[in-house]
Amino acid sequence: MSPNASMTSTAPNAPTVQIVSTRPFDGQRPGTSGLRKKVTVFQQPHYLENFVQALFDILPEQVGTLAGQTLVVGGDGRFHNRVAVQAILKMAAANGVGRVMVGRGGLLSTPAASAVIRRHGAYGGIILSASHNPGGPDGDFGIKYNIANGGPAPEKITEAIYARTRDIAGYRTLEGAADLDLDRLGTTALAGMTVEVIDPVADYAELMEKLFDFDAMRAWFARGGRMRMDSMGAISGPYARAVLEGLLGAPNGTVVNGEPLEDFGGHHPDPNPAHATELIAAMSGAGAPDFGAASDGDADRNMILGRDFVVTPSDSLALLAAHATKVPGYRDGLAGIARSMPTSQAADVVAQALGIPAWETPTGWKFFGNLLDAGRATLCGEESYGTGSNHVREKDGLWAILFWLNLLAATGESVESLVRAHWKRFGRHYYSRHDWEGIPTERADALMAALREQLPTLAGRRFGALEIAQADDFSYTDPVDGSVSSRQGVRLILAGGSRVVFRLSGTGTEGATLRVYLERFEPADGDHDRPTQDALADLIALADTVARIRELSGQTAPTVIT
Ligand code: VG1
Ligand code: CO
Repeated sequence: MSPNASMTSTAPNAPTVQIVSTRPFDGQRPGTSGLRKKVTVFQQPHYLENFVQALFDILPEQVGTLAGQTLVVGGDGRFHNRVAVQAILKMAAANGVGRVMVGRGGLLSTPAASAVIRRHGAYGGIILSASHNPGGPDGDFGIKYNIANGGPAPEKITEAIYARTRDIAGYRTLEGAADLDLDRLGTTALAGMTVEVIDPVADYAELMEKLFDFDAMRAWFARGGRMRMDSMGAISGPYARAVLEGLLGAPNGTVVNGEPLEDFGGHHPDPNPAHATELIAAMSGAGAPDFGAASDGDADRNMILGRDFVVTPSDSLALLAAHATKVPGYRDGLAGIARSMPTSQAADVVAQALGIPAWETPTGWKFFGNLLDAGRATLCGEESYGTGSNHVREKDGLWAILFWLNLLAATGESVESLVRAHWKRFGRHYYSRHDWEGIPTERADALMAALREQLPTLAGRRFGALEIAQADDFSYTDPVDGSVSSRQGVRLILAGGSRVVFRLSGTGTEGATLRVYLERFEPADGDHDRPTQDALADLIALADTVARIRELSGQTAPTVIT
C-alpha cells in the first residue's frame, strides 16, 4: 500500500496538510485499557495513524468539535514513544486541534496525564502506554484516549473508534513539517497549532502536596524511617524522585531503578510478587527497610510491602478506606468505595462499617469514571495492584504509596501491624489470582464457552464441603448513565461468601490469558496466619474441576500466581 498524497494547502516552505490514503487494519478494537499490540504491529506504516484518525473522526460526534481545543499527549517512554508522539502532533495539527500540551521528552505517567487534563480543562488526552506489559523493540506498545474528566474513554467511545477503524480510507497529517524538539520546555507553533512542552512532574507533585501531610512524612524520614521505592525502570522514577527524595527529604537512593528506560531494562514492569522479585528480596530480613513499594510501566499500579510482608491489593484498598480520615485530602470521609468485580470483598466490609455505598464494577478503570464524577465514590481499587481516588480519573501508583506513607507517619505503626489490626477488626479475605498465560485463543474461548454453558446447572452443586450458591456471568448497569456491560466474568459464589471468578484478559498481546480469581473470608476471630495458597486450596481444586482448566488449556499449572 503506497501513500497517495494529495495537497490541500500550498503555502511555500510551510507545512501543508496532506491526506494519506489508507486501508483498514483488522483488530483495532481497544481492550480493557486501550489498543495494545506488539511494537512491530504498531511499526507498520499507517497502523497508528489509522487509529488516531479514527479517534479524531468520531470525537466531534461523540464529544463536540475538536477545532481549537486543547489535547494532552504523553506516554510512558517505552520504545516507539517518541515516534508515536511526533506522528500524533502532526495529525493533531492537520485535524485542527488548537493546542497540544505534551510532557517533556514525550513523557507523562498515566495518572499525571489525567491530572494535567483536569487541571488545564483540556478536551481530552492521548496516552501512549502498554502499562505493565514488557517494552523494547520486541515488546508491546499501546495507545488510549482519555476524556475531559481525565479518565479512560467509556465503551461508547472506544466502540465508535473501533467501528471507524473498519472503514477508514485516509488520514490527515502534515507534509514538510520537521519533528519538534520535545526536550525543551516552552511553546512552539506547528501549522497553526500551539505545542506546549510542559514539565511532566509539576502539576502532579502539586496535587500530591494538597492531598497528603508532607510535614508528617518528612518527619518520618527525618526520624530514620527507611523506604525502598522500585520504579522498575519505568516512568514513576522521575515522579518518585521529585516527591520522595526532593520534597520529602528521603535519602538519595530511596528510589531504585528510577531511570525510565525504553525497554525497562529488559524487565517486566509489573509490580507483583512474581515480577518484582528484586524488591521482595530487598524487603526481607532484619536489615530491610520499613516500607517497600513499586510501580508499573506507566506508574498507575502500586505494590505495598512491609519488612517480610506483602500487602494484597484488595486489602490495601480496604485498609486505606478504613483509615482515610487520617489523611488531609480525605479528612471529611468518603462518599463510597468502588472495586472491580474480581477484587476481594474486603472493601465492602469497610464500606458497611462506615455506612457508605460499596460499588462493584467490571474490570478496567473506565468503569469508575461515572461514579467518581457523580460524587458517589471517593476511593476505587482493583485486585491488579491498582488503587486511586477522585483526585484524578486513573489509578495512581505514587498516590497509593504516599497514602500508605502518610498512614505510617500518622500512626507510627508498621505496614504489617496495620494490616494485622485490620484483619482483627474486619476479618481477612484470603485472596489470590492465578493467571494461565499463552493459551491458544480457540482453546481459551472454548473453555469460557463450556463454563458459560454450565452456569444454569451449577447453583446447588456440592464439591466436598463447598456448595455453589450462585453462578452467573457478571453484568453491570452503570448507575449514572444506565449503560450495560455484559459478559464481564463468570462468578461462582459459594455458600458462606467465598468466590471463584473466571475471565479472559483484555490487555495481552499473545494468545489468551485466563485469569482465575480466588477468595475466601476468615472472620475477625479466625486464623489469619495460613499461607494463602493453602487457605485457598479447596477453591483452587474446585476451579479446576468446574472449568476443566488443565484439560482444556493444555497446560499443567498457572504461569503467574499473585
Ligand atoms: C488488567 C487488569 C485490570 C486493569 C488492566 C489495566 O486487565 O486485570 O484490572 O485495569 O489490566 O491496567 P486484563 O483485562 O488484562 O485483566 V494497566 O496498569 O495494564 O493499564
Ligand atoms: Co499501568
